[in-house]
Amino acid sequence: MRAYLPFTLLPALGAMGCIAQVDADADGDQDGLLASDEAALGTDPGNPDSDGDGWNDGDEVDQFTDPLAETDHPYQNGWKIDSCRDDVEATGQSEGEVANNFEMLDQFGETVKLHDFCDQVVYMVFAAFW
Ligand SMILES: [Ca+2]
Ligand SMILES: [Ca+2]
Ligand SMILES: [Ca+2]
Ligand SMILES: [Ca+2]
Repeated sequence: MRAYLPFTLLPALGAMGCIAQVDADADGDQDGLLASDEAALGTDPGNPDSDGDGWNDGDEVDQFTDPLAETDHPYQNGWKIDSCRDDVEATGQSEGEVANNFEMLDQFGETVKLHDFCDQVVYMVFAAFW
């Protein structure tokens, strides 16, 4: 013997949340990247911080750092990293040339890299004490 639900009951079940659609391209780990984005990047769709550096995958992509490299992440103190950071090539140390991508400590003690600010004017003050 078969039992049939009255057709008027089906919409009611949906309204109660008994019928749910699953979005295969959802942002399941809530890191700001859809599953398709994570597949393209190679990040883990079940882990918001694929490389374990303390920054979630979406924030790293938004700030042009590598979500798969633990040593590459946004600056703690909010320095804006430019998208051209990986395209800059040093040409020399003379006036008009592009300097090497040297690193320095900022006033907060964090190491910053010159080429991360490739689309900004950078004013540097050097000093040496003996
Ligand atoms: Ca995600
Ligand atoms: Ca992720
Ligand atoms: Ca990360
Ligand atoms: Ca990273």
